[in-house]
Amino acid sequence: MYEMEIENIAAKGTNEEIYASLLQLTKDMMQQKGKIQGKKKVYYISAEFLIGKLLSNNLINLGIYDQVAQALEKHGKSMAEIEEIEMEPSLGNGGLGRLAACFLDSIATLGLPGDGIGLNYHLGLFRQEFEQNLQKEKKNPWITDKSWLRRTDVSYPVIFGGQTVQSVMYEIDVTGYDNQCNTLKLFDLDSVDESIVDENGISFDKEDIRRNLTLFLYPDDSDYQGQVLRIYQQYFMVSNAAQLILDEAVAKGSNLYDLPDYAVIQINDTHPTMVIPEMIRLLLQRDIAIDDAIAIVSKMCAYTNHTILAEALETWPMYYLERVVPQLIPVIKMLDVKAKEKYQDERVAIIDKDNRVHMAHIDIHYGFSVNGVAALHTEILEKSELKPFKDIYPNKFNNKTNGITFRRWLLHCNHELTKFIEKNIGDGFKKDAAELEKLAKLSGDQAALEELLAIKKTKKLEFKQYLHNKEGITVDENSIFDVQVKRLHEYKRQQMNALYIIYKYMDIKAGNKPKTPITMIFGAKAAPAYTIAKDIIHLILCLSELIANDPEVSPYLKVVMLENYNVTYAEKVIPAADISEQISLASKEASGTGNMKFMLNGAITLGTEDGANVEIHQFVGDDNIYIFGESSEKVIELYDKSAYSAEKIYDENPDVAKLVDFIISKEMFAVGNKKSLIRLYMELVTKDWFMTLLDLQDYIRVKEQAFADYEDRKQWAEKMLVNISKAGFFSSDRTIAQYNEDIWKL
Ligand code: 26V
Repeated sequence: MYEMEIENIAAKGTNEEIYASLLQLTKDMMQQKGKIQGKKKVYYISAEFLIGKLLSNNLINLGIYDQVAQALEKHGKSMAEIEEIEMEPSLGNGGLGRLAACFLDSIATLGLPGDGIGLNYHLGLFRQEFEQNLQKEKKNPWITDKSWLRRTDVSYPVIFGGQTVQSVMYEIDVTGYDNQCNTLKLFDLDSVDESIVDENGISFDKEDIRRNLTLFLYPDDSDYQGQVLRIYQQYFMVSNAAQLILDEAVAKGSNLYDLPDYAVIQINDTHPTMVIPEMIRLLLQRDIAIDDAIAIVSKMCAYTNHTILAEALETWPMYYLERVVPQLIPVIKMLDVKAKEKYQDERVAIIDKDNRVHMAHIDIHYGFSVNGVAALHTEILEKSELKPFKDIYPNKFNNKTNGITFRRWLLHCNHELTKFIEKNIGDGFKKDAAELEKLAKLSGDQAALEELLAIKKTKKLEFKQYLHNKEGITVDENSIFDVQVKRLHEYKRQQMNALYIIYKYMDIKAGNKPKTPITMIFGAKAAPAYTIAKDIIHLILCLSELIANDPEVSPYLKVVMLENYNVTYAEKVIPAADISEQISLASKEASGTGNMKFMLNGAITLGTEDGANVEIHQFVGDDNIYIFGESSEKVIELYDKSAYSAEKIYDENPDVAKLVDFIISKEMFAVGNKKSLIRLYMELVTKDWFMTLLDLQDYIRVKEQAFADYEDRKQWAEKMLVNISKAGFFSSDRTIAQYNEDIWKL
């Protein structure tokens, strides 16, 4: 039907023109598909939607990707060069935002009515640049006139203490795979002004709400002004959401008392928590009695916890809220009083002794569902972090192990592997990921295993090209690609990987040359105010420079830190990886989703028994994963008893001390910043909150084993095959089917 049109587009002159026409065609086709209908809808409210570039994915989901790619090829063009024109939306930070994007894809693919609600950050998360081996933060403007955003005339007043602003709603269509569309709704303010941001950086006047409200995602909240701005953003998001949800339900015939038959709200971490008091406030305004309003809203709201890290569990001082959202204060106080009437336990209080408001506690008392994002994570919530709540609400708790959309993380980013799978087991896996299990029949099939290795080589070569074009860095496609890409955080322990590099550097210097050279690839942004995280980036960049300039070591070891790691980069590097680094301190990584993407693309996990690694381990078995380190029980016990001492490990293990000491060696000072390296060294030796030294030696031992095993290419290919064939469980289609079955009931 669209053949002629596609042919005409492919014949156009510039890549920009082709991109613009494909964008328009895709938008038209999505419009024609129409919206997924149903009485009840899920509203997935989230501060982040890390959606990535959309053109290829939409073409795949519309079923015309191959047709477009072939037409372009006929005219000497490639899809890859057209994709380059598209800007990546900068609406997310890490796993939580990418999960929201995968979920939107799966909700639409399963044909469920469900919209995302968030904010239209103009500059989003910062763009990362490296200067003198340090991270620098730059603006990241992504909105152009050729974007997926559609301005609507939906607009709501949002009342802040002291002023009222008028919102505007933008939409991005979300098409299901072979299905109709849902929408991502992003709220914004017309008065927001990008010109108030510093020329070369990301600083701006944090007090001018009308002009700064939707400029940045997570504006630096290391000071009072930054924290208050986050509350402004959160309230703006949920007040718009609540007004929209009420309008849509009423338009469909709701009498407000039956709202839960029309809408269910999934609260993605605590950032959207104020939707609960806001919705209650709006119902009170519509003359609904307080107890009825609370009962109605409680039946509509479900909360997902994404982390047990104390620093990320939001508690706001009451006076912040009094300043930003005075109209919510009576409601929040009422919710607190009612909770205290029932449970006189300080641990479950909404407002604590210090007059701080515990956002998660609002969600748990006044929502009907609380879920963790992997089996171990939910168990830890139930048994320790949220135990007092589990005791009073045993039935609210449930697990929903995360998943990823296979449309983006296989069909789009790895055509070669997709074709291989199709050829061997047909294309049923595209709709039912569990069918990947059928690949097991290829075990022992030499030709198929060799083909798998050849595909990996192709993806490594493609990545090599991409990296070279983008950053001028050359890697060896015949080396082992060992990859750690994720937000930079001490609990994820990029510093432990760096200490391995030091170990390997010294080992090579001592004459032990690896059979196959190793390329260590990192990608990570550090939060601008997170000093130690930036020190870790500095350490990695310094090691990279030191090793590159050492002719004794550089033929065998290379360290690459990708600049401005984002979804687009992930799509290139993950298919090229041999080893997937998932080395968080056990108990701290709620789930991880990168681990699933790597597995699906035939990389072997090197990881701790943490998050979804535990489930990956169960699926693939001991022989097809590299596990090391102390258990989550042990780690939790060490924290409980304050029994961990980095200093003791350092003092008692000269092998460990030697590696840590290298951070402040004269070799390192020659390439790096003394202050930063010493600070990181001191942190590791005297604090080490995330127990790097605890697992370091076991990590080195198991990583060496993995590299040794890599030499047996046939055996390695078997491991790859098992990983791919067992990845089906980690499809977000499965996750979403479970959310719907247990929570949303659409
Ligand atoms: C919290 C904060 C608080 C301070 C300001 C910046 C900031 C940014 C994000 C967050 C929320 C962190 C929660 C999070 O991203 N969790 C991740 O969620 C993934 C999806 O469930 C999961 O796979 C990761 O393990 C988990 O770390």
